[in-house]
Amino acid sequence: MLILFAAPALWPAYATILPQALAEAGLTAQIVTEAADPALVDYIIYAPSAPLQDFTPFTRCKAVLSLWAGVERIVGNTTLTQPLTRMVDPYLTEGMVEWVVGHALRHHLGMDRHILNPTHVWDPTCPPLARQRPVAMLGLGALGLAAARALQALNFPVTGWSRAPKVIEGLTCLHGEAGLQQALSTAAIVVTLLPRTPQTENLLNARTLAYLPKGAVILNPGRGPLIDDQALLAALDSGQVAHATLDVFRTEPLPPDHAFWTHPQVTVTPHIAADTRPHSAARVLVENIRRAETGAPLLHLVDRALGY
Ligand code: NDP
Ligand code: OXD
Repeated sequence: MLILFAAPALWPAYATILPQALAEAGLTAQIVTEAADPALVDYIIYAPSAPLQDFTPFTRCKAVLSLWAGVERIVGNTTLTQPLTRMVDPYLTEGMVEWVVGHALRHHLGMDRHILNPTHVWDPTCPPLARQRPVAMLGLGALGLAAARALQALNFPVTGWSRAPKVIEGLTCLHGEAGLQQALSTAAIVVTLLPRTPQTENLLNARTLAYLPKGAVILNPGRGPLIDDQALLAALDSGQVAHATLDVFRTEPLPPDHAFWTHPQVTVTPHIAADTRPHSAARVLVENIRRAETGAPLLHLVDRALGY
C-alpha cells in the first residue's frame, strides 16, 4: 500500500507515529511525501498547507484523509472525485473543549476585572452562577456538542442550534432561522462552532447580532467568515456585544492593521483553539485506512453537497 503524506511540513510530527499506528493495525504501507507516480497512490493524507491541488492523476486513490476538521479549502476542488474524510480527533476535541470552557469562564467570572485592576478597587460584587448565564452553541457536531456538554457539566444552560433538527438528551436543540433567533435572544454567551459554507457565511451579522440581549459575549473558534467583521465592530462599539474572543479570521494571520488587534473589547487568539494532535490523529487516519481496505464504511465522510 502506498500512502502520500501530502503535507510535508507536518511530516516530522508523524514520521514515527504513523508507521507505528499502521503496524499496530496490522497494515503494511510505504509512506512518501512526494509521489513519483500518482497512479500508484492508495491514500492521500492532506492538509490545507499541502501544495497538492490537482487530484486527477491519483486514479487508484481510495480516499483523501484531511488532517483538519474544517475542509472548506478542499471541499470545492472539482478535481477531487475520491471520498474525502475530515479530522475528528479526540484530542483535538479535548483542546476545543478547554478553549471554549476557559474563555467562557473568563467572561462568566469577570476575571479581567480582577486581573487588570490597576487602581486596586475593592468591588465585592460576586458574579452570578453559571446556571444563570445562558449559552447558545451554534453547531452541534463533534466539537459543538462536546463543548456544550462540558458547559452543561458546569451548569450553564445551553441551547444548541444546528442545520438539521436534532433530539439530544438533556439539550434543547433548535434549527432554522426561527431557532437561531430563539437561541440568540436569551444568550449571554454565544459560541460559534460551525463550518464555513456558503450558508454559514456572515451568519452573525447586523440583523442576527441584534437578536442578542445587550451585553452578550461572543466566542468564535469556528471560522472567521461566520461573522460579518464590520457588523461585529459596530455591535461592540454600541455595547450590544460586550466582548468578542476570536480565534479565527477571514485572513490569517490577522493583518497587523486589523481593527480587531486594538479594539478594547476584542481578544484575539491566533487559531490555536484546537490543534490536530498527531498521536491520536494517526490512529484516526489508520482506522479509516483499515476500514477502506476491508470494505467497511469510512468514518467522518464529508458531504460534498453540504460542504462539511
Ligand atoms: P461537524 O461537521 O462535526 O459539525 C458541524 C456542525 O455545524 C453541525 O452540527 C452542523 O449541523 C452545523 N451546521 C453546518 N451548517 C449549518 C448551517 N447552515 N446552519 C446551522 N448549522 C449548521 O464539525 P466540527 O464540530 O468537527 O467542527 C466545526 C468547525 O470548527 C470546523 O468546520 C472548523 O471550521 C472549526 N475548527 C476550528 C478549529 C480551531 O482551532 N479554531 C479546530 C477545528 C475545527 P448538523 O449537525 O445539522 O449537520
Ligand atoms: C481545523 C482547524 O479545521 O485547525 O482542524 O481549524
